[in-house]
Amino acid sequence: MKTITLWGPSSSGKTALLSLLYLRSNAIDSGWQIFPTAESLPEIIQQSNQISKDNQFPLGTKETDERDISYDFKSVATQEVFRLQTKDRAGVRAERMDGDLLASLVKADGIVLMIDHARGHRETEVINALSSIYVERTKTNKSVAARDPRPLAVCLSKVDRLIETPADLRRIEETPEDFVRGYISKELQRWIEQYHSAARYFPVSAAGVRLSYGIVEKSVFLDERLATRVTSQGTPINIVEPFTWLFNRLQKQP
Ligand SMILES: Nc1nc2c(ncn2[C@@H]2O[C@H](COP(=O)(O)OP(=O)(O)OP(=O)(O)O)[C@@H](O)[C@H]2O)c(=O)[nH]1
Ligand SMILES: [Mg+2]
Repeated sequence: MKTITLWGPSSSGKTALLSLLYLRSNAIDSGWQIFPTAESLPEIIQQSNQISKDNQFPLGTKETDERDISYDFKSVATQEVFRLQTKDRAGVRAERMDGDLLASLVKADGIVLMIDHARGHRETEVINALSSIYVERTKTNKSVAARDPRPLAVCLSKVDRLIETPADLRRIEETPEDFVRGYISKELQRWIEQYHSAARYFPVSAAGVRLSYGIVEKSVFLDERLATRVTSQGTPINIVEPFTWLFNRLQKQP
């Protein structure tokens, strides 16, 4: 089975996206059916209950509750099944990029990378991670002077924070790649262009926003204790598309 791996620095929004994928993906007509794997189901249900019942984002992944969350995507047209897997490492550990995680990224048929625009300083960490993947892959495959041909979906997470007007939302819909490029450094873009031959940029928001009578309504707010809360009113943005783009590409290859 072809597999893709999701990775992003600590707090980039991986767990929130994976929970919302369970809660909301059935409302999106993508040509794909999405199923949590049996092993991941208890964790996913617990995290999504926290969102749907308590309006709370799941907590940052701790070293004690690391689990590899995975989903199976089944193409309605061809019935082919692909797997999305994560090494949902606690942020602290992910920064060190342990061997298991690196091996999974090197072996995967495609990669989904999550970047939080508000944490720009973490781009160094992202470049270091991509560099480790490149080095390890070159060693394993003994390839030289070749870009990594595997599809790479670069997701700018939490874009609901960047949407103030209906025009912002339109920009995300009409020119998604330009939108993302506007928020990530030239250095990271150059790295991606130099070492990856099939990258695409996606603006993503697990929480989403709601457009009501021409006004953008936020679905993420701070409660009286200044904790971040999320309502179920927003329409998530591109929570399925990065994955289906990857799987569609992998489907075309023998
Ligand atoms: N506004 C907004 N905030 C979000 C969204 N997704 C996540 N967040 C915020 O970002 C925080 C971190 O998100 P997580 O999903 O826990 O991030 P993670 O990548 O799993 O982090 P680690 O488990 O520490 O690696 C959440 O607690 C929310 O406060 C989103 O779509 N919109
Ligand atoms: Mg997490």
